[in-house]
Amino acid sequence: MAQNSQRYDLVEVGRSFQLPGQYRDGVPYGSGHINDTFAATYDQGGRAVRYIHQRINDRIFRDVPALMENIQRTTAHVRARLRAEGVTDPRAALTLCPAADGLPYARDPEGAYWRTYEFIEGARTYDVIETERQAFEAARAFGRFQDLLSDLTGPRLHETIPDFHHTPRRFARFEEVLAADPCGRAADCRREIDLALGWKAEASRLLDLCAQGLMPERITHNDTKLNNVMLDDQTGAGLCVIDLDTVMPGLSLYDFGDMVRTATNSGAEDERDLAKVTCRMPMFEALAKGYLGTARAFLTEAEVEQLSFAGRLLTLECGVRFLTDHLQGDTYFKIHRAGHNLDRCRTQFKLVADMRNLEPAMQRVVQLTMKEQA
Ligand code: ADP
Ligand code: GN1
Ligand code: MG
Repeated sequence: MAQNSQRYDLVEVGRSFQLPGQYRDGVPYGSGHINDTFAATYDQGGRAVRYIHQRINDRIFRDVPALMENIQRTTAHVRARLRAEGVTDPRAALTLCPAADGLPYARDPEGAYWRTYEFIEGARTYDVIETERQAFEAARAFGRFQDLLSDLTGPRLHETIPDFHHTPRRFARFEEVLAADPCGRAADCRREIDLALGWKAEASRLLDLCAQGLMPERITHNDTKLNNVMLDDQTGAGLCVIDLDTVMPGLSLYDFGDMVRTATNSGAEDERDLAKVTCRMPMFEALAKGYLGTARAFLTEAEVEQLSFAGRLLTLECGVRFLTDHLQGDTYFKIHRAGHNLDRCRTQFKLVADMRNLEPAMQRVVQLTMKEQA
């Protein structure tokens, strides 16, 4: 399950892209749960230049050419909008390197799909957010990303994973796996199962508002965990939104909610000591300020109203997904130890419980921020 650069011939991968220079080395990179990511260094006339090679998980993304078309379209659009606004830093948007045949991906002899990005230097991602400024900058960047894509023309983007944030369907799948209990694990996670079932009634709230026409479909990122945005090492500013596999039609609150899920957590997503896992209100405040700063101009009243709920929903959904994966034998998220997905589920459910208590406080923060920014 774990990334293993030995498993892949990165020299050959590099050759299948139009990259100048000589391959020097490649190392597994980042802590994503889905793709296999490598940072590779090339010698370009004595200068060391890095690229990101990524093996795309095609068990999860079933139509990689369609996914890559989404990424091509959205990165080109973001780049054009930024250029029009006078942003010249090439690191402000992901840049795909074309394969030898000009396509945005290449296939290796086993048929696996690879893509290559220019490496964004002088910036980094954070698994656990350390300061309120980081939360603010990340939220600004994701809000701006939604804004930049709001005028994308042409056909609807492909749904790279259908029903990705359809929480009721995530629950339905959970109950299906629970009933089958294929690995006999249900008995050992009765507490988590009961918690999930007890919270099920909340799962459809945003979709119901959408069905009533109160919440519009937009182009959203859908995977806004805080290690999917790069912050500039020098200035600390949100520099570039990455991990664009799930950019597709969605609700704005999926993005805000997943930021709340990840940035307010005082511990790691897989922390075993739940005393270390609490929802940090100052981080919520920073997220609300950052996100509303770039998104309030286009948000509807109902969207603003549900900002205080979105985090809880996305945290619940993610916890249910981890629990489902634990019950089905860890087939979706990469795991690095036995029980890893159950540990992840437990942190999420601890946060959900905290967020339930904090909803009135979150609502006050949103209202105050709206007033301040009016
Ligand atoms: P996953 O879908 O597995 O999460 P990501 O696209 O998020 O994969 O990549 C994993 C990690 O690799 C990121 O969290 C980030 O730290 C790093 N990364 C990805 N793309 C770049 C890039 N273009 N430049 C620098 N680092 C990158
Ligand atoms: C996955 O790809 P990554 O690691 O950024 C997952 C998200 C989950 C997240 C939980 C395509 O994100 O939906 O919220 O793990 N991505 C996909 O950490 O399923
Ligand atoms: Mg990622």
